[in-house]
Amino acid sequence: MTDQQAQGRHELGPVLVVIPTYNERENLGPIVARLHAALPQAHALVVDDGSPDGTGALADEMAEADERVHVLHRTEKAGLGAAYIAGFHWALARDYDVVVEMDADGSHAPEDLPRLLAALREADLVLGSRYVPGGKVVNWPKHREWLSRGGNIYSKIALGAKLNDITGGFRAYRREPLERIKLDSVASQGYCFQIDLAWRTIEAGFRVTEVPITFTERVIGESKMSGNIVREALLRVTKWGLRRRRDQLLALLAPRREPANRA
Ligand SMILES: Nc1nc2c(ncn2[C@@H]2O[C@H](COP(=O)(O)OP(=O)(O)OP(=O)(O)O)[C@@H](O)[C@H]2O)c(=O)[nH]1
Ligand SMILES: [Mg+2]
Repeated sequence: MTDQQAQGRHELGPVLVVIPTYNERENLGPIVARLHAALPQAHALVVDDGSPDGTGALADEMAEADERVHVLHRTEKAGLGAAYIAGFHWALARDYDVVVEMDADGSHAPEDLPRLLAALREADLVLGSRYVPGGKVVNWPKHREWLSRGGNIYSKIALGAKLNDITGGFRAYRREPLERIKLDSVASQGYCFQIDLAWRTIEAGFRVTEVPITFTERVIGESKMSGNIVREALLRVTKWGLRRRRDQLLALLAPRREPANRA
C-alpha cells in the first residue's frame, strides 16, 4: 500500500463513488468489493430509494462493517437523477474532491476507475465512453445499442458537444463543476440527467474528456429503463438544441444590428 492509500487519499484528494440503488441486493456486495479491490482508498455512498428487496438494509450492514461505506436512505423511488443530486449534495457537504457516478448493476467496471481518475488530472469531468476507440458494449441486445448510439448522435448534432458518449453514467467529476452547477435546478431524470450535467459542465467552461470503458449488460436484476426515459431525453435535448441555435443566430445578427442601434 502506498503512503497516499494509507492516508485514505487519492492524489486528487478524497474520492466518493456514488452508487444509486433500486432493488440491487444481489449486486451491491460484489460491486463494492470490486470497487475497493480496484481503489482501496475510495469511499462509496449508496443512495437507496427504499428498495423493497432490502438493498438499503444490506447497505447499512456494509456501512457498519466498513468505514469507507456510507448510506443515504430516501423514502420513495424518485429516479436516478434525484438520487445523484442528493448524493452530490452529501459529497459537497463533506471534504470529497472527486465524485464518481457508477451503477450498482455491474455494467460499469470499477477496474476502469483508475484510468478515469488518471484522466481527471487534466480535466474537470471525465466520461467513461463506450463509443470511442477502445470502448465496448458487451451483451447488449442490438436494439439497446442502437438506441444508445442514436441518442448520442442526436445529442451531438443538437448540442454541438464534441462528445461520443454524453448519455453514459460512469463518470468522474472534480468538486468544482458540481459546486458551480445549480444542482437544484436539474430536473432531468434517466439518461437525460447525464446529458444535462455534461452539457452544464461544458457551458460553464469546464474541461470534459472521454476515456474508453467496457460496458457490460447486467446479469442479475431488472433494468429500470423505460419509454418515458427515452421521450424525456428526446424532448429536452431538442429544446436545448433549439435554444442553442437561437442564441447562435442572435449572436450572428447582433454585430449587424449594432451600427443601427448606435445611429
Ligand atoms: N436510488 C435510485 N436508484 C435507481 C433508480 N433507478 C435506477 N436506479 C439505479 O441506477 C442504476 C442504473 O439503473 P439501471 O436499471 O441499470 O438502468 P440503466 O443502466 O439506465 O438501464 P440498463 O442499461 O437497462 O441496465 C442502478 O444501480 C439502479 O439500481 C431510482 O429511481 N432510484
Ligand atoms: Mg444498468
